[in-house]
Order: sequence, then structure tokens, then C-alpha cells
Amino acid sequence: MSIQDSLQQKLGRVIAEASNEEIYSALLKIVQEMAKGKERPEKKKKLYYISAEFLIGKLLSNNMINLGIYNEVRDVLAANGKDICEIEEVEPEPSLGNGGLGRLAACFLDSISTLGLSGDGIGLNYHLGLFKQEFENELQKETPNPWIENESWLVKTDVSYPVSFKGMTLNSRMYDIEVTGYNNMTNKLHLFDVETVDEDIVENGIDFDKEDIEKNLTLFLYPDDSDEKGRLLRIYQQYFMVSNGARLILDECTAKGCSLYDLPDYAVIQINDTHPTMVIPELIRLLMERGMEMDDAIGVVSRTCAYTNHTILAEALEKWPLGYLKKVVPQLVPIIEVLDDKVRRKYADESVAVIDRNDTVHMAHIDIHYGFSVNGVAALHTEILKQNELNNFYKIYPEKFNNKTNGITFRRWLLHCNPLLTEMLDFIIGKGYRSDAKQLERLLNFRGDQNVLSRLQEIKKANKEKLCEYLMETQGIKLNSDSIFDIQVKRLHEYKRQQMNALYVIHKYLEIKAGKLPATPITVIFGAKAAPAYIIAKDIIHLILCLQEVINNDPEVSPYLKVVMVENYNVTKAEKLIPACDISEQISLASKEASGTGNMKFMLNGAVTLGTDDGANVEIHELVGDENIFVFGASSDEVIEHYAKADYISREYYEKDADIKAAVDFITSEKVLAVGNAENLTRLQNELLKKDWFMTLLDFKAYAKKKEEAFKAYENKNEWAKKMLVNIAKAGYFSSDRTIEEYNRDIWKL
Ligand code: GLG
Repeated sequence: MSIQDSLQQKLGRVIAEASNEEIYSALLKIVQEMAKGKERPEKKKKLYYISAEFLIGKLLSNNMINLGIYNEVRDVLAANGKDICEIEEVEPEPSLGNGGLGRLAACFLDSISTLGLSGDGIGLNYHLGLFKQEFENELQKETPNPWIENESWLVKTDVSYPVSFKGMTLNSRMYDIEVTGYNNMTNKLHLFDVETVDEDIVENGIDFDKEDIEKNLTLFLYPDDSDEKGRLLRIYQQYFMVSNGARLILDECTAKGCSLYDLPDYAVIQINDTHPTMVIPELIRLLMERGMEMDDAIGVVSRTCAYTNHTILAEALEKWPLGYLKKVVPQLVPIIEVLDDKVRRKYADESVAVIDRNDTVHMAHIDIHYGFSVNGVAALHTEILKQNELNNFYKIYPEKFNNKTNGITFRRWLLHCNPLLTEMLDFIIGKGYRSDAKQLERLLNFRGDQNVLSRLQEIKKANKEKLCEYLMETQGIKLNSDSIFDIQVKRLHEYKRQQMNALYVIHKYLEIKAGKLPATPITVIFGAKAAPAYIIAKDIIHLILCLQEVINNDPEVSPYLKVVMVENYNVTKAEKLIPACDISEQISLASKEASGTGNMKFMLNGAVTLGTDDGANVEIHELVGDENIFVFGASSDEVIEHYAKADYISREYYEKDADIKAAVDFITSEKVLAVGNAENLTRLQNELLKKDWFMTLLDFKAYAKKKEEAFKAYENKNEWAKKMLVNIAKAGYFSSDRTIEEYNRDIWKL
């Protein structure tokens, strides 16, 4: 049946008369039926990717692209007076992730299906997701982000397990989302839930009774953990996720004839950061329940689990007091004690213990001792793990450590979000790059082709205009599409240094005030959510919103400089921002950003990186060469040395440099205080002067200088277009298809 006919049939009337909502729900059904028809036949060995986050983004268009019906649907709709973009707007974005780690998991699922590998995701079905960000009085306000509707991508299954906690058993329910690969099979994302969840217990913002586990277990992703109740809730969530996952895995394997002693021939479990670490002791427990000796169970599990580390920041290397585990999952405690005991018998080194002297359980240590693979997510990051952060483990298990540089799915981050660029690429280099990303390099042959260079500029301009319209509609902000779009979008964290960018904005503002005008006007765009309990991060948002207010309303300055903080930055907004970007801000303190994946998305869409030699920026730098990237700042070695010697004093930089001083002082100037709060602004200023843990002032001058260089380079439109072209051409390496091939080759062996 043609798309036109099946759409009509589902609607029960002619397309032209149906509402956007009706069309969306009809398309959802069509896609779900098509995806079902492509379910992968069971293979012996399967990958299970367990993750607290899956930041999947809206699914309709992506699924239609992967099923090969997008263009036809778009044209049928257009012929009936409907705009596919408006239908896309109807879909709520699933709010199941926070940042790079969650988005990476989603890109991986896409690539696993695309490559025809057998692999499912396992996670939780958070009803209100990560909070929704609103701005009120120049401050971030958190509200719930409900996304589950009556008709959604979630399919209720009959899988359910009783999960026991101390003094309570909760029954789970598994929901599935089909993951369609590009021209290939579909896999599944399994999301576990409890049926007793009650969204009504949430009041004023995102507050709720943290102890009412039956009602709150799957309400929010990353509920506030600034108090003990919040931390216990995180353990409830994590155990619920892995206990369900472990049972599902054992059931599926047993159904395929696995004896459980041969589990590693049937399953490989990728543990995404430490949130799912309890799957290790839980699997051991379940295997023992099914009659296996403990030592055998430990051996089997250790050959089944692999761990990915996503950051060297302590906050992600979770440590739980043993007392917390006793309160929530006492059944795991004796197992974890044995795991610790075995390590202690073998290694005298206290730093590799599972339970330390303060009775704190180090989750990553469980993963490393009792998993067969440990990987970092970019070359530099893996080296830092081996040589510094996890050096004591590397010395014990050199063979376990390996690197898997992150990647992104080009289906979403090019084909879907940038149709104009896709069309041009199809036309000049053929469609082969869609499944073999390396072929993008063919674009290099057109470096001297004036038509191609002009077309690239036209496309960028068109994407900027589209973004301007969108920001006008959504936030009432008027931007100039002829200005340079300088964009920093990512979670808000001091190590990512949005505060450095904000200081630059101040610096530029003061220059313009003093009569030094930029050759081309500049638009600086931010988008970021701050964790609700992360005070300084919220102060940085406050500063940016104040600057937006001061600068955009200053008639002397606003023709040359504008600042925008995009509200509730998410995947949908990223898809609109990234194709419109000229300068991609990747300015983390060297050594702190494990990889970054936004950097790859920007590059693929023809933005030029302004960044430090950190994470995957290092690999971008190597690929595009010095002329096609703007790199500045202290190297990771220098930074690591500063930390080791504890010799960085931010105030010295403030005192010896007039520009730095002026910018930092401006934070609490009359102008800013007129629109902002003294408390937040003073706190932030003090943080920069007295602590500045992520060395903003150390790199500020080098950053400002490089940024000027980038702006100057932009003035030569043709040379800039060549830089765009090289960035696009070299982005092929960052396809998540490449990353997944490497995971499969070295770790999963499916
Ligand atoms: C992390 C890191 C990022 C990394 C991402 C995916 O901070 O640098 O790109 O995982 O590996 N917590 C994260 O988002």
C-alpha cells in the first residue's frame, strides 16, 4: 500500500482535513508497524547496553529516515497542504537523558541496529524525565517534564519481575521502544517502570516525598541527591534498573539454551558509567540463586561485563557508603564484601580496594576488577585514565584497558537536522557516505570549486535564518542572520567554562562601549541546564541571562553584539542550533572533558571549532590540521601539573591583567546589579577570584586572542568556506558506526 493510502486508511479521512495531531498519531502507528516487521531474528549472542540515560530525542522523523519513507511522507503531506515540520512539533521529546553520556547511548543504539548487530538497551522509564528548564527573573527554574502520552513510542510488554528491597517488593513492568536502523533491522530499548508511580506527588516545581519509593521510583532522572534521602533514592533506582535487566538477560539466554556457565557466549553487558554497576553483584546473586557456586558465578559475570568510563571528575565515579546499601539492598552486601575480600587478598594496594577503610563502596572499582574491559571515550581521555586517574588499575590489568573514541549518528545529526547540506552532499559526492561515512572525504576534491564554496555559505545562511525565526517565535528574541553565530551548548559545568565565554562577552561589550567595533556583528548563543543543586552553575546561568538583558537592550552595543540563552536546551533544540553555527565553542579546561560529542556534531555541520586541546578536540585537531581549527590554552599536561603542585592562584591573573580585572569587576557593576541579584553575582565573582577550580582566568587571555583570530578569519568568506568544507569532509571518522564497529571488534565480538 502506498503511504498516501495507508495514511488515509489510518486517519479514516482525507489527509487535508486531518489535524496535525491526528496525522502524527497515524504516522506513529505506520512506523511502529513497519518497525515490527523488521525485528531482528534472535541470534546466539546479544549485547545489552545498560544505561541510566538514553537521550533519544524525538523519534518520528528519525525512524522515517531509517525506514526510507521520510521523503515520500514529506511529499505526500505537502501535496495535501501539510508541513512535515509542523507534524514534528506535535511529538513531545522523551526526556530520558541529561547530556553527552545519554545522547551517546542513543547514537549507539541507532548504529547497532544500522550495522545489523543484535543489541538492546536497558534503562528506566522516567515519567517526568530530567526537569524542564524555565527562566524567571533571570534565574533557572525547574519544572517537571512529562513526555509520556496515551499514544507514544512505548509498547507495554508482559514482562514483569518482583524486585525486592529491604522490607518491600515492587513489581516491575517492561516497556519497549523499537530502535530502527538505517536500512536495516530493529532492536529494542527496554525501559523498566513500576505501576504504582504517582505523578501527583510532585508539587511546587520538582519537589516530592523522597521516601515514598512506590510512588516516586521512576518519576525523575537524577532526582536531587544533595541529602541522604535523595542518595538512597538513587540506589533504589539503580538497583531496580539492574535487577530487572539481569533477570531479563538470564531469561533470554536460558530460553536460547544457555546453561548459565556459558553466559559469556550468549550475552555481553556494557556498563555505561557506574550507575549500572550493581548489575555485577546482582547477577552473581541471581546465578547463585539458580544453583551456581559463588566462585563460578563471579567468573561467569566477570567474563560477561565490560565498563565504559565517561569522565575523570569524581562526581561520576560513584561511591556509596556501605550503610546505604544495607538500608536499601542488603542482599548485595555480603556479595560486595566477598568481592572486596578477594581483591584485598591479592593486592596490598589500598587504592584499588572495593570497600575502603571508611566503609565506602567504590563502584568503578567493582567494574574494573570484575569486568573484562575498561574503555575511555577519546584517545586523550583513555591515556589520562591509564597514566593518572586509574593508573594503579592499569598496572594490574593493562590488557583490560582500551580506547573507543565516541561518535554520533549521521542519520540524526546530518540527514535529519540539515536537509540542505545533505542534499548538496548527495548531489556532489553521491549517497554512499550515508552508510560509509569515510566517503565524506570526497568533498575535499571540491575545495577549489567556487560553486561548492558559495553553496556552503548559502546553506549556512539559510540555516541561520531558520534559527532566527525559531528563536523569535519561542523566546521573542530578534537576531541578525548576517552576524557570526558563536554557539556553546552543553550541560552547565564549571569545567566546561561557560563562565569564560561570559567573561569574553563582557570584554567585547566593554570594547564596543569604548568605540572598538567588530567588523561583523557577533551573536553569542548559550544553551545549558544546571543541576538543581549546583549553585555556582546556576549563578553562571544568572550572569548570562543578566548579560542578555543588559547587552541586547543597549542601543549602542546591540547592533554589534547580542547574547542569547536558549531556554530548556534539549535534543530538539540542538537539531536547530547546530546547523546554524559558525564557531563551535569547545573550551573545557584541558584534561577535563572526556570526549565531547557536540564538538563532532558542529564539525559535521560545517562549524569551525574554537577549543582547547581536550577530549576529542585533540582528534578533530589532528584530522583537520592547524588551519581549520582554532586551538588555545594550557595543555592537559600543564593543567595536571598545576593540580599536582596546587600552584594556580586565580587572583594573580586578575591583578596583573587589566582586561581580566575589568571583565570580572563588571559582574557586580551597577549595570548588571540593576537587572540581577547581588547574592548570586557576588558569589560567582568570589568563586572566580578565590577558587576558580577550573582555571578560567589562566586561559582567558589566550581564549580572547584566539577568538579575535577566528573572527578575523571569518572576514575572508571564501577561506572560511574552505574551513567549513574541510571540517565536514573530515567528520567521517566521528560516525558512531565506526565507534560501534570498534566496540564489536574488540569487546562484544557478536
Ligand atoms: C560524559 C562526558 C563527555 C562525553 C560523554 C559521552 O562528560 O565528555 O562526551 O560522556 O562519552 N557525562 C558525560 O556526558
